[in-house]
Amino acid sequence: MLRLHHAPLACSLASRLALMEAGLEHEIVFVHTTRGEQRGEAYRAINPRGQVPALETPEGVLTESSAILPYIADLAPDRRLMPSPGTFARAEAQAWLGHLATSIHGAYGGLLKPEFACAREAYVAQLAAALHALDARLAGQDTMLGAFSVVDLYLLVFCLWRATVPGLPALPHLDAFQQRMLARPGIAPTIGEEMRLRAETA
Ligand SMILES: N[C@@H](CCC(=O)N[C@@H](CS)C(=O)NCC(=O)O)C(=O)O
Repeated sequence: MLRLHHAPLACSLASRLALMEAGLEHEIVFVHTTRGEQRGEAYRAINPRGQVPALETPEGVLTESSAILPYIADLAPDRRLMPSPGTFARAEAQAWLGHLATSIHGAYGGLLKPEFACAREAYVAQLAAALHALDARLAGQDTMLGAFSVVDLYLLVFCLWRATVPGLPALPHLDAFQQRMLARPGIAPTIGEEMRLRAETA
């Protein structure tokens, strides 16, 4: 059985949606980061870094979205949520996951930290530039890789997070991409549930 430790609307939402899209049997354990549960002894026994996502698998605990998302995709090869291992297309998909995990997540992370408030403008500029490039890519295609993949689910989370950052530019292709993702079965209701949970635990 797969068990995902996940915080509502956190980056781990991509892993939750990937499990759903893969059609794999799984369990979700909510870690309320707004209440500091990720720093408790119980959770640190699962992920000593005190972060979500963490995926319990029959072989051990896997952390890092950029590892968990391809792992989930490979468990359900018929769903084609990642290009086949060993191909150039796979390496390109990994490159996008790495970019989202570092440049995009990193810029959002900097904006959340009060100690980096003095660098706020620089983080907004970094984020805006990176989002602009993604917007341009999506001008000519519906999905990041040309076919739906876990890369799209990961990007969706960072599209949603835009609402928390005043001052970001209008990005029409990312907006349209977000709408397309929300129209996939099950995605909007899951996000709605998470919005309610997040509000309840704020
Ligand atoms: N590099 C990790 C980053 C994970 C991460 O930053 N998770 C955040 C939620 S989006 C978290 O657990 N924050 C709680 C904390 O750091 O205390 C990944 O991509 O999985």
